[in-house]
Amino acid sequence: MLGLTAVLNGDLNLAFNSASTTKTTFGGLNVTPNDTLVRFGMLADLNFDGSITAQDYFVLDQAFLGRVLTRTDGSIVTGPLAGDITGDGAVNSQDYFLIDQAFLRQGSTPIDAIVEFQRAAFGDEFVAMAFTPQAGAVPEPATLSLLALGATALMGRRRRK
Ligand SMILES: [Ca+2]
Repeated sequence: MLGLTAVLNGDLNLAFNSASTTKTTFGGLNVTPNDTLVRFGMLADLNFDGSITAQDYFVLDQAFLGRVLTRTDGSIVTGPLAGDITGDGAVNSQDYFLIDQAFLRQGSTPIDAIVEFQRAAFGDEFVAMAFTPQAGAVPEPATLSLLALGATALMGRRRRK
């Protein structure tokens, strides 16, 4: 679920109906709305805040429902902020699969090699930001598995009656 995400910085405010999602700094550098931000990290983290939240789902949902983002110069936003996380030109179940997988896996221990790659490429601050789960925001994957097992057991019991 890791990969490259590239967005036009100014598109962030547009996509999130926000006045503060567009970055002023990125990776320790000052950036303007006209800069393209490229990050290797968790796919589907569309606002680059290090976690998959309702805000990221909001952008995908809006795109799926047909929202078209038009910049002030009349051009149309394409790519991740238009809900096309997979880059195949459409907003569909594959994009939802990616964001769901990212949502379910965040908070688990990242693969060391990937962390070290990112540390070498982008520095300690980036790694800390990218892999710090928000406390209490997400159910643990282990808990979800137990819930799923419980549901399966209940279904099995009902069928036997
Ligand atoms: Ca996010």
